[in-house]
Amino acid sequence: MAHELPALPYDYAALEPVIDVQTMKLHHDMHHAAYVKNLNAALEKYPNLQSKSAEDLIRDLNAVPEDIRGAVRNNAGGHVNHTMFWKIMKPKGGGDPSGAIGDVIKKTFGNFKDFQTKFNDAGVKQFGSGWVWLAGKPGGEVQILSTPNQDNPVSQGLFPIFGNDVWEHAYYLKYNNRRPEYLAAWWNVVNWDEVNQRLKTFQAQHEPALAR
Ligand code: MN3
Repeated sequence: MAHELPALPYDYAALEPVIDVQTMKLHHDMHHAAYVKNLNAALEKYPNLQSKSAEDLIRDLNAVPEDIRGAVRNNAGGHVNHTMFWKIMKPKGGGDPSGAIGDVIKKTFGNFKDFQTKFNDAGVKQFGSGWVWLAGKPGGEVQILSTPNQDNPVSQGLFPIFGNDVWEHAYYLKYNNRRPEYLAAWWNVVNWDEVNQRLKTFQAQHEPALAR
């Protein structure tokens, strides 16, 4: 079963003015589509890997044959990252984080503002292309980190609760080189309901008692 490009859960203009139509079209229809196409191409001569989910592939990259490991790292990573990215955004999103994610942020970072400042700062400081994340640690705590290229925290044994894309293709048409402005505006489209779903999955794996 070949990997497939998921449809956007809203139309291209839905995240205006934070993310412009043209950026959405290019980002989803060209960039994400290319990761899917390149992933399928890389797996062509390894039928036994074709039934693995993209997430399972990047969870254990050492299990991937060396001749396609780089391609899988970049393209399964790109596929997993963007599949999450479309879902954790929504029109009229943003606001203060509700529910369990609000509690986790408060407990770990003191308040939402300080968390945003640290998250945005990590995104600004990621040199070149990459992502900034809130990720769950094996012990159940959370941390902010950035990763280069399409690397996903899952390859480091962490759980990606949510992340923002800081590749120039995510913001350059509208924000040009002003990455901090994009990072600041992005909070207005965050889908906290979806983030809470992901947090729940993480907590069910790592803190069974709290998830009940
Ligand atoms: Mn991208």
